[in-house]
Amino acid sequence: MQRVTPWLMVLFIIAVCWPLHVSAHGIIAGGARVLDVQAGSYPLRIEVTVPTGAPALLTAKVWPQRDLAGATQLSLTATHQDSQATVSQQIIVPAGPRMISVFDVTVPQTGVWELRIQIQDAAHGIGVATVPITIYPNTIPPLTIPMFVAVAILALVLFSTTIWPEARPWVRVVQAHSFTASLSITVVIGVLMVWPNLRVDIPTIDTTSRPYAVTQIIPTHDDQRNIDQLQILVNDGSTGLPVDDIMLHHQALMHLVLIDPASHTFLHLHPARVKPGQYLIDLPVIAQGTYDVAVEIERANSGSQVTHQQVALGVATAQALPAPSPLPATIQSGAYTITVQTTTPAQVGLPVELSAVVTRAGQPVSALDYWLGMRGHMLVRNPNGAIFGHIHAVGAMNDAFEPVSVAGNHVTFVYAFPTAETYAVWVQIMIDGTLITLPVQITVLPL
Ligand SMILES: [Cu+2]
Repeated sequence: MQRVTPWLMVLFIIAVCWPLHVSAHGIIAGGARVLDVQAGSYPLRIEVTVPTGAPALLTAKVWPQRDLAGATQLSLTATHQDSQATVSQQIIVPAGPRMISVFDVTVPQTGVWELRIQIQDAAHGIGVATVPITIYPNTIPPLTIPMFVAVAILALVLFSTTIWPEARPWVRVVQAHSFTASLSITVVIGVLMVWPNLRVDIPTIDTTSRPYAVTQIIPTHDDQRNIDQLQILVNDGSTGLPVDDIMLHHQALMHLVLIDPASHTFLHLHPARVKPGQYLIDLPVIAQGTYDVAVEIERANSGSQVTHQQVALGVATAQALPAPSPLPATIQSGAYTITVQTTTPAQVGLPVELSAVVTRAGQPVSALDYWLGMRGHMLVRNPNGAIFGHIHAVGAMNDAFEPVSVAGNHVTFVYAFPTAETYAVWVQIMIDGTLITLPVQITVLPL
């Protein structure tokens, strides 16, 4: 029994200390990220699963969010920033309903890679989106090596006392000290691993905010496809260099909202990153006018930022859209009928509840989809554009790649309008994979 007890102790300590750093490591490095982006005329949902260490398999799922116009070629090319090494794969998707294409490429080295995702069909030409990713090397957690050395010494001491019961006194002293030291180290490191809050947190990342980015919106025209576009340049407010530390937020790198002064036209788009600090988006045909273009981005270690620019856009022949409907509003969109109303009249500074209820052929729809991680988005704008808000539907977030639909036929928003005037409000919901935008107006009463 005397010989067995120390071994049981060693096994116990190893068992207690073994698994935790492994799971923690997996969460920090790698993992899947979902983003929505518009490449050419195709809204795409992309899921990139970034491995840790290399060579390793990098998986990307690409899912056009509208039906394909004819057979379509999808390609993914990954280029290493330093060595310019490339790996690529092409998939031909037959014409028909939207489907998910899965790319698997083996990346040979760690570091920063740029994924170039291209979609090309006969009718709409080429759309491109690039996404920068980082593959971190596999590293051993800093406490692992001292932990294993201490456990090895502990085992050695226990082994020597077991096989050498008649050892000389000085050997006993060495054994006793080694035992005490290695046991102490093992217990301390074990506790640190088991109880992460005890760790001394040495900041290794820059926790200061980055300077604001400066955006510049330039109308362009793709002559080959005869499509108006917006080019968005993002530069650092301090150095003037292109900004390329933009993080995913609300499932996109950049959200662009375009509204005309009378709040009749509303577009919510996700420009594609073309190269560092440069984004591009196709525009639909819109009436001629000066539009307020809002760009929402989030830099690493900083909060989100919204910039505005007035841009002259549109074609003279296009008809202006009608004014948003006053509440309560019943709006027909395809087969769906949506009723938008508030539970109480809106008053300055008081939270008001606004709901959108969806029926089809007189019956409540069974479920609504998540879009950009939420069941609904609401954008509000006052007449002069000084107040511009983006509100999420009440409920939990979910940024899964596959369409998540939640039972029920209504979404609810809560917002306190800050001024007594008539606001334009756009509610955006997704049903059966189709995005529906509901333009309404709310007159806010003084208190
Ligand atoms: Cu968006």
